Amino acid sequence: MNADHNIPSVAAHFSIDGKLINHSTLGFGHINDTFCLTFQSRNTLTRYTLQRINHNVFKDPESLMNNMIRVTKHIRNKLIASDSDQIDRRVMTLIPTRSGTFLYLDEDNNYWRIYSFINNAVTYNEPRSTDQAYQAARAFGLFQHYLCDLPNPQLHETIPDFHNTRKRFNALQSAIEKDTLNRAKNAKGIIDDVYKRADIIDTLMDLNRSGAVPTRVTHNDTKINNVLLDETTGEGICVLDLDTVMPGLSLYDFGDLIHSATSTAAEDEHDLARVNIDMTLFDAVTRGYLSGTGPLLNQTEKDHLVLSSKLLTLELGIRFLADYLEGDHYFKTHREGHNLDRCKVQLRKVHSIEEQEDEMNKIIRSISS
Ligand code: GN1
Ligand code: MG
Repeated sequence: MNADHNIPSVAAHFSIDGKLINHSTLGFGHINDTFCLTFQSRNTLTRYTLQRINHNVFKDPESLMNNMIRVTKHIRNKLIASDSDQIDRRVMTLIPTRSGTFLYLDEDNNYWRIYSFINNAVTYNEPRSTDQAYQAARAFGLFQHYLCDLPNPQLHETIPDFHNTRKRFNALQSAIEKDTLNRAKNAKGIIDDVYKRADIIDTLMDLNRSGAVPTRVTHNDTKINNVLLDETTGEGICVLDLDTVMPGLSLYDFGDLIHSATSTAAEDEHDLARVNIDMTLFDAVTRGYLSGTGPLLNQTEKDHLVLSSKLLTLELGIRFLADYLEGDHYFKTHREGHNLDRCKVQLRKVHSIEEQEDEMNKIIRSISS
Protein backbone atom coordinates (compact mmCIF):
# COMPACT_ATOMS: atom_id res chain seq x y z
CA MET A 1 0.00 0.00 0.00
CA ASN A 2 1.20 3.48 -0.74
CA ALA A 3 2.06 4.93 2.66
CA ASP A 4 1.39 8.44 1.34
CA HIS A 5 -2.35 7.93 1.11
CA ASN A 6 -4.47 8.54 4.17
CA ILE A 7 -7.22 6.04 3.38
CA PRO A 8 -9.49 6.82 6.37
CA SER A 9 -9.44 10.50 5.53
CA VAL A 10 -10.27 9.78 1.88
CA ALA A 11 -13.08 7.40 2.84
CA ALA A 12 -14.59 10.02 5.17
CA HIS A 13 -15.53 12.10 2.12
CA PHE A 14 -17.96 9.47 0.87
CA SER A 15 -21.53 9.05 1.92
CA ILE A 16 -21.19 5.83 3.91
CA ASP A 17 -22.76 5.08 7.29
CA GLY A 18 -20.72 3.62 10.11
CA LYS A 19 -17.10 3.44 11.06
CA LEU A 20 -14.20 2.35 8.88
CA ILE A 21 -12.68 -0.58 10.75
CA ASN A 22 -10.31 -2.04 8.19
CA HIS A 23 -8.66 -1.33 4.83
CA SER A 24 -6.29 -3.36 2.67
CA THR A 25 -4.99 -3.36 -0.90
CA LEU A 26 -7.00 -5.29 -3.45
CA GLY A 27 -6.53 -6.79 -6.90
CA PHE A 28 -3.79 -7.06 -9.47
CA GLY A 29 -4.40 -4.09 -11.78
CA HIS A 30 -1.37 -2.50 -13.44
CA ILE A 31 -2.71 1.06 -13.47
CA ASN A 32 -4.99 2.25 -10.64
CA ASP A 33 -4.58 1.66 -6.87
CA THR A 34 -7.39 -0.38 -5.37
CA PHE A 35 -8.35 -0.97 -1.73
CA CYS A 36 -10.98 -2.93 0.14
CA LEU A 37 -12.69 -1.00 2.95
CA THR A 38 -14.76 -2.54 5.73
CA PHE A 39 -17.29 -0.37 7.54
CA GLN A 40 -19.18 -1.29 10.68
CA SER A 41 -22.62 0.11 11.32
CA ARG A 42 -24.27 -1.27 14.47
CA ASN A 43 -23.67 -5.02 14.10
CA THR A 44 -23.36 -5.08 10.33
CA LEU A 45 -20.10 -5.15 8.39
CA THR A 46 -20.20 -3.80 4.83
CA ARG A 47 -17.33 -3.81 2.34
CA TYR A 48 -16.57 -1.26 -0.35
CA THR A 49 -13.97 -0.90 -3.08
CA LEU A 50 -11.96 2.31 -3.09
CA GLN A 51 -9.88 3.32 -6.09
CA ARG A 52 -7.38 6.01 -6.84
CA ILE A 53 -7.54 6.77 -10.55
CA ASN A 54 -4.09 6.96 -12.11
CA HIS A 55 -4.33 10.43 -13.62
CA ASN A 56 -1.03 10.10 -15.47
CA VAL A 57 -2.79 7.45 -17.56
CA PHE A 58 -6.34 8.79 -17.43
CA LYS A 59 -5.86 12.51 -18.00
CA ASP A 60 -9.51 13.51 -17.63
CA PRO A 61 -11.02 11.68 -14.65
CA GLU A 62 -14.19 13.80 -14.70
CA SER A 63 -15.10 12.72 -18.23
CA LEU A 64 -14.11 9.17 -17.41
CA MET A 65 -16.55 9.16 -14.50
CA ASN A 66 -19.19 10.63 -16.71
CA ASN A 67 -18.75 7.64 -19.04
CA MET A 68 -18.92 5.26 -16.12
CA ILE A 69 -22.13 6.77 -14.76
CA ARG A 70 -23.81 6.50 -18.17
CA VAL A 71 -22.57 2.98 -18.81
CA THR A 72 -23.55 1.53 -15.43
CA LYS A 73 -26.96 3.23 -15.60
CA HIS A 74 -27.63 1.84 -19.07
CA ILE A 75 -26.70 -1.68 -18.02
CA ARG A 76 -28.75 -1.40 -14.84
CA ASN A 77 -31.81 -0.36 -16.87
CA LYS A 78 -31.30 -3.32 -19.19
CA LEU A 79 -31.11 -5.67 -16.22
CA ILE A 80 -34.27 -4.19 -14.72
CA ALA A 81 -36.10 -4.45 -18.04
CA SER A 82 -35.16 -8.11 -18.36
CA ASP A 83 -36.29 -8.84 -14.81
CA SER A 84 -32.83 -10.00 -13.84
CA ASP A 85 -32.14 -11.25 -10.32
CA GLN A 86 -29.34 -9.84 -8.10
CA ILE A 87 -28.97 -6.66 -10.14
CA ASP A 88 -26.57 -5.11 -7.61
CA ARG A 89 -24.16 -7.99 -8.21
CA ARG A 90 -24.33 -7.72 -12.02
CA VAL A 91 -23.38 -4.10 -12.44
CA MET A 92 -21.11 -1.84 -10.45
CA THR A 93 -22.73 0.60 -8.02
CA LEU A 94 -20.97 3.91 -7.45
CA ILE A 95 -21.16 5.50 -3.99
CA PRO A 96 -21.58 9.29 -3.93
CA THR A 97 -19.35 11.64 -2.02
CA ARG A 98 -20.87 13.72 0.75
CA SER A 99 -21.23 16.57 -1.74
CA GLY A 100 -23.20 14.38 -4.13
CA THR A 101 -20.63 13.82 -6.89
CA PHE A 102 -18.88 10.51 -7.57
CA LEU A 103 -15.27 11.72 -7.43
CA TYR A 104 -13.28 13.08 -4.54
CA LEU A 105 -10.19 15.14 -5.35
CA ASP A 106 -7.69 15.25 -2.48
CA GLU A 107 -5.09 17.94 -1.63
CA ASP A 108 -2.44 16.11 -3.67
CA ASN A 109 -4.64 16.08 -6.77
CA ASN A 110 -5.49 12.41 -6.49
CA TYR A 111 -8.91 11.38 -7.76
CA TRP A 112 -10.81 8.81 -5.69
CA ARG A 113 -14.04 6.86 -6.14
CA ILE A 114 -15.86 4.13 -4.23
CA TYR A 115 -18.11 1.28 -5.34
CA SER A 116 -20.12 -1.28 -3.44
CA PHE A 117 -18.12 -4.46 -2.94
CA ILE A 118 -19.67 -7.47 -4.64
CA ASN A 119 -19.68 -10.36 -2.18
CA ASN A 120 -19.23 -14.05 -2.93
CA ALA A 121 -17.43 -13.34 -6.19
CA VAL A 122 -13.85 -13.87 -7.34
CA THR A 123 -11.45 -12.95 -10.13
CA TYR A 124 -8.74 -15.14 -11.64
CA ASN A 125 -5.53 -14.01 -13.29
CA GLU A 126 -5.53 -17.17 -15.39
CA PRO A 127 -8.42 -19.55 -16.08
CA ARG A 128 -8.40 -22.77 -14.07
CA SER A 129 -11.05 -24.50 -16.14
CA THR A 130 -12.79 -24.23 -19.49
CA ASP A 131 -15.96 -23.21 -17.69
CA GLN A 132 -14.24 -20.22 -16.09
CA ALA A 133 -12.92 -19.16 -19.49
CA TYR A 134 -16.38 -19.57 -21.02
CA GLN A 135 -18.08 -17.63 -18.22
CA ALA A 136 -15.60 -14.74 -18.29
CA ALA A 137 -15.89 -14.45 -22.08
CA ARG A 138 -19.67 -14.63 -21.99
CA ALA A 139 -19.81 -11.81 -19.43
CA PHE A 140 -17.70 -9.57 -21.69
CA GLY A 141 -19.82 -10.51 -24.70
CA LEU A 142 -23.01 -9.71 -22.79
CA PHE A 143 -21.50 -6.44 -21.60
CA GLN A 144 -21.01 -5.37 -25.19
CA HIS A 145 -24.47 -6.55 -26.10
CA TYR A 146 -26.02 -4.43 -23.32
CA LEU A 147 -24.18 -1.35 -24.56
CA CYS A 148 -24.93 -1.74 -28.27
CA ASP A 149 -27.76 0.81 -28.03
CA LEU A 150 -26.22 3.31 -25.64
CA PRO A 151 -27.78 6.63 -26.74
CA ASN A 152 -25.65 9.50 -28.09
CA PRO A 153 -23.47 11.43 -27.43
CA GLN A 154 -20.49 9.15 -27.97
CA LEU A 155 -18.54 8.21 -24.89
CA HIS A 156 -15.47 10.24 -24.10
CA GLU A 157 -12.22 8.68 -25.34
CA THR A 158 -10.53 8.17 -21.95
CA ILE A 159 -7.18 7.24 -23.51
CA PRO A 160 -6.96 8.56 -27.08
CA ASP A 161 -5.74 6.00 -29.62
CA PHE A 162 -5.71 3.29 -26.97
CA HIS A 163 -5.89 0.43 -29.49
CA ASN A 164 -4.33 2.32 -32.37
CA THR A 165 -1.78 -0.40 -33.09
CA ARG A 166 0.01 1.77 -35.67
CA LYS A 167 0.63 4.47 -33.07
CA ARG A 168 1.71 1.83 -30.55
CA PHE A 169 4.14 0.45 -33.10
CA ASN A 170 5.50 3.90 -33.96
CA ALA A 171 5.94 4.65 -30.26
CA LEU A 172 7.95 1.46 -29.91
CA GLN A 173 10.10 2.37 -32.90
CA SER A 174 10.83 5.75 -31.42
CA ALA A 175 11.68 4.18 -28.03
CA ILE A 176 14.12 1.84 -29.80
CA GLU A 177 15.73 4.69 -31.71
CA LYS A 178 16.14 6.85 -28.61
CA ASP A 179 17.07 3.94 -26.36
CA THR A 180 17.50 6.41 -23.50
CA LEU A 181 18.34 3.75 -20.91
CA ASN A 182 20.49 1.61 -23.18
CA ARG A 183 18.10 -1.29 -22.69
CA ALA A 184 17.46 -2.18 -26.35
CA LYS A 185 20.50 -4.49 -26.28
CA ASN A 186 18.61 -6.72 -23.78
CA ALA A 187 15.68 -7.00 -26.15
CA LYS A 188 17.30 -7.57 -29.52
CA GLY A 189 15.69 -10.90 -30.37
CA ILE A 190 12.29 -9.80 -29.24
CA ILE A 191 12.48 -6.52 -31.20
CA ASP A 192 13.21 -8.52 -34.36
CA ASP A 193 10.27 -10.75 -33.53
CA VAL A 194 7.96 -7.72 -33.40
CA TYR A 195 9.33 -6.15 -36.59
CA LYS A 196 8.77 -9.39 -38.52
CA ARG A 197 5.07 -8.91 -37.91
CA ALA A 198 4.86 -5.27 -38.98
CA ASP A 199 2.65 -6.25 -41.93
CA ILE A 200 -0.38 -6.96 -39.73
CA ILE A 201 -0.23 -3.73 -37.71
CA ASP A 202 -2.86 -1.82 -39.73
CA THR A 203 -5.25 -4.66 -40.49
CA LEU A 204 -8.04 -3.96 -38.00
CA MET A 205 -7.95 -0.20 -38.39
CA ASP A 206 -8.08 -0.60 -42.17
CA LEU A 207 -11.18 -2.79 -41.84
CA ASN A 208 -12.73 -0.13 -39.65
CA ARG A 209 -11.84 2.70 -42.06
CA SER A 210 -13.38 0.82 -44.97
CA GLY A 211 -16.61 0.42 -43.00
CA ALA A 212 -16.44 -3.38 -42.98
CA VAL A 213 -15.99 -3.47 -39.21
CA PRO A 214 -18.10 -0.96 -37.25
CA THR A 215 -17.13 1.15 -34.28
CA ARG A 216 -19.14 0.07 -31.25
CA VAL A 217 -19.09 0.70 -27.51
CA THR A 218 -16.46 -1.70 -26.25
CA HIS A 219 -14.69 -2.46 -22.99
CA ASN A 220 -11.15 -2.33 -24.39
CA ASP A 221 -9.49 -4.09 -21.45
CA THR A 222 -11.05 -7.55 -21.38
CA LYS A 223 -8.38 -9.23 -19.31
CA ILE A 224 -9.86 -12.24 -17.55
CA ASN A 225 -9.23 -10.71 -14.12
CA ASN A 226 -11.46 -7.79 -15.05
CA VAL A 227 -14.58 -9.91 -14.60
CA LEU A 228 -16.09 -11.27 -11.38
CA LEU A 229 -17.26 -14.88 -11.30
CA ASP A 230 -19.80 -16.02 -8.72
CA GLU A 231 -17.96 -18.06 -6.12
CA THR A 232 -20.77 -20.58 -5.74
CA THR A 233 -22.16 -21.01 -9.24
CA GLY A 234 -19.11 -19.97 -11.30
CA GLU A 235 -21.29 -17.67 -13.41
CA GLY A 236 -19.59 -14.62 -14.97
CA ILE A 237 -21.43 -12.06 -12.94
CA CYS A 238 -19.99 -8.56 -13.29
CA VAL A 239 -17.55 -6.81 -15.61
CA LEU A 240 -15.09 -4.53 -13.81
CA ASP A 241 -12.51 -1.93 -14.78
CA LEU A 242 -14.77 0.32 -16.82
CA ASP A 243 -12.21 3.11 -17.33
CA THR A 244 -11.52 2.23 -20.95
CA VAL A 245 -15.14 1.67 -21.99
CA MET A 246 -15.38 3.90 -25.07
CA PRO A 247 -15.81 3.68 -28.81
CA GLY A 248 -13.83 0.72 -30.14
CA LEU A 249 -14.02 -2.50 -32.12
CA SER A 250 -15.53 -5.75 -30.90
CA LEU A 251 -12.43 -7.42 -32.21
CA TYR A 252 -10.32 -5.48 -29.67
CA ASP A 253 -12.30 -7.09 -26.89
CA PHE A 254 -12.15 -10.53 -28.43
CA GLY A 255 -8.41 -10.34 -29.10
CA ASP A 256 -7.60 -9.12 -25.59
CA LEU A 257 -9.70 -11.94 -24.18
CA ILE A 258 -7.83 -14.54 -26.15
CA HIS A 259 -4.37 -13.73 -24.88
CA SER A 260 -5.54 -13.46 -21.27
CA ALA A 261 -8.10 -16.26 -21.04
CA THR A 262 -6.69 -19.06 -23.19
CA SER A 263 -3.39 -19.51 -21.42
CA THR A 264 -2.85 -21.04 -18.01
CA ALA A 265 0.60 -19.46 -17.60
CA ALA A 266 0.98 -16.14 -15.79
CA GLU A 267 1.25 -12.94 -17.81
CA ASP A 268 4.85 -12.63 -16.58
CA GLU A 269 5.83 -16.34 -16.62
CA HIS A 270 9.61 -16.89 -16.70
CA ASP A 271 9.44 -20.33 -18.22
CA LEU A 272 8.28 -19.63 -21.76
CA ALA A 273 7.88 -23.35 -22.40
CA ARG A 274 4.81 -23.13 -20.16
CA VAL A 275 3.21 -20.44 -22.32
CA ASN A 276 0.85 -21.39 -25.10
CA ILE A 277 -2.64 -20.73 -26.42
CA ASP A 278 -4.71 -23.72 -25.39
CA MET A 279 -7.21 -24.85 -28.02
CA THR A 280 -9.75 -26.16 -25.51
CA LEU A 281 -9.72 -22.78 -23.81
CA PHE A 282 -9.86 -21.02 -27.19
CA ASP A 283 -12.98 -23.00 -28.00
CA ALA A 284 -14.54 -22.08 -24.63
CA VAL A 285 -13.70 -18.38 -24.88
CA THR A 286 -15.01 -18.11 -28.43
CA ARG A 287 -18.24 -19.89 -27.54
CA GLY A 288 -18.67 -17.79 -24.42
CA TYR A 289 -18.01 -14.49 -26.16
CA LEU A 290 -20.30 -15.24 -29.11
CA SER A 291 -23.06 -16.47 -26.81
CA GLY A 292 -22.85 -13.14 -24.97
CA THR A 293 -22.78 -10.89 -28.02
CA GLY A 294 -25.64 -12.86 -29.60
CA PRO A 295 -26.43 -11.64 -33.12
CA LEU A 296 -24.33 -8.47 -32.76
CA LEU A 297 -21.22 -9.34 -34.81
CA ASN A 298 -21.27 -9.13 -38.60
CA GLN A 299 -19.62 -11.68 -40.89
CA THR A 300 -16.44 -9.63 -41.39
CA GLU A 301 -15.98 -9.44 -37.63
CA LYS A 302 -16.46 -13.20 -37.34
CA ASP A 303 -14.00 -13.75 -40.18
CA HIS A 304 -11.29 -11.85 -38.30
CA LEU A 305 -11.46 -13.41 -34.86
CA VAL A 306 -8.16 -15.22 -35.31
CA LEU A 307 -6.44 -12.20 -36.78
CA SER A 308 -7.61 -10.05 -33.86
CA SER A 309 -6.29 -12.66 -31.40
CA LYS A 310 -2.89 -12.35 -32.98
CA LEU A 311 -2.91 -8.58 -33.38
CA LEU A 312 -4.07 -7.71 -29.87
CA THR A 313 -1.59 -10.16 -28.38
CA LEU A 314 1.16 -8.52 -30.39
CA GLU A 315 -0.08 -5.03 -29.50
CA LEU A 316 0.18 -5.68 -25.78
CA GLY A 317 3.66 -7.11 -26.32
CA ILE A 318 4.59 -3.88 -28.13
CA ARG A 319 3.22 -1.80 -25.25
CA PHE A 320 5.14 -3.79 -22.61
CA LEU A 321 8.32 -3.53 -24.66
CA ALA A 322 8.02 0.22 -25.26
CA ASP A 323 7.43 0.75 -21.54
CA TYR A 324 10.47 -1.36 -20.68
CA LEU A 325 12.67 0.65 -23.05
CA GLU A 326 11.30 3.94 -21.74
CA GLY A 327 11.86 3.11 -18.07
CA ASP A 328 8.65 1.41 -16.85
CA HIS A 329 6.55 4.52 -16.33
CA TYR A 330 3.20 3.12 -17.44
CA PHE A 331 2.61 -0.42 -16.14
CA LYS A 332 3.34 -1.10 -12.47
CA THR A 333 6.36 -3.38 -12.23
CA HIS A 334 7.50 -5.55 -9.34
CA ARG A 335 10.94 -6.72 -10.47
CA GLU A 336 13.73 -5.72 -12.81
CA GLY A 337 12.95 -6.50 -16.42
CA HIS A 338 9.31 -7.17 -15.53
CA ASN A 339 7.90 -5.49 -18.63
CA LEU A 340 10.44 -7.27 -20.83
CA ASP A 341 9.37 -10.60 -19.32
CA ARG A 342 5.74 -9.71 -19.96
CA CYS A 343 6.57 -8.82 -23.55
CA LYS A 344 8.31 -12.16 -24.09
CA VAL A 345 5.21 -13.98 -22.87
CA GLN A 346 3.05 -12.04 -25.33
CA LEU A 347 5.38 -12.84 -28.23
CA ARG A 348 5.43 -16.49 -27.25
CA LYS A 349 1.62 -16.38 -27.43
CA VAL A 350 1.80 -14.79 -30.89
CA HIS A 351 3.97 -17.72 -32.02
CA SER A 352 1.52 -20.15 -30.48
CA ILE A 353 -1.36 -18.54 -32.37
CA GLU A 354 0.59 -18.71 -35.63
CA GLU A 355 1.35 -22.37 -35.05
CA GLN A 356 -2.32 -23.17 -34.49
CA GLU A 357 -4.07 -20.79 -36.86
CA ASP A 358 -5.65 -23.60 -38.91
CA GLU A 359 -6.97 -25.28 -35.81
CA MET A 360 -8.38 -21.98 -34.53
CA ASN A 361 -10.19 -21.35 -37.80
CA LYS A 362 -11.58 -24.87 -37.69
CA ILE A 363 -12.94 -24.25 -34.18
CA ILE A 364 -14.59 -21.02 -35.28
CA ARG A 365 -16.18 -22.72 -38.29
CA SER A 366 -17.53 -25.48 -36.11
CA ILE A 367 -18.98 -22.98 -33.60
CA SER A 368 -20.58 -20.93 -36.38
CA SER A 369 -22.25 -23.86 -38.06
C1 GN1 B 1 -3.74 -2.94 -17.90
O1 GN1 B 1 -5.60 -2.04 -15.50
P1 GN1 B 1 -5.42 -3.46 -15.90
O2 GN1 B 1 -4.31 -4.10 -15.14
O3 GN1 B 1 -6.71 -4.23 -15.86
C2 GN1 B 1 -3.94 -2.15 -19.19
C3 GN1 B 1 -4.46 -3.07 -20.28
C4 GN1 B 1 -3.52 -4.23 -20.49
C5 GN1 B 1 -3.32 -4.95 -19.16
C6 GN1 B 1 -2.29 -6.05 -19.29
C7 GN1 B 1 -5.60 1.22 -19.00
O4 GN1 B 1 -4.98 -3.41 -17.45
O5 GN1 B 1 -4.57 -2.36 -21.49
O6 GN1 B 1 -4.01 -5.12 -21.44
O7 GN1 B 1 -2.87 -4.03 -18.15
N1 GN1 B 1 -4.89 -1.07 -18.94
C8 GN1 B 1 -4.61 0.18 -19.35
O8 GN1 B 1 -2.27 -6.82 -18.14
O9 GN1 B 1 -3.61 0.45 -20.00
MG1 MG C 1 -7.95 -4.62 -13.93
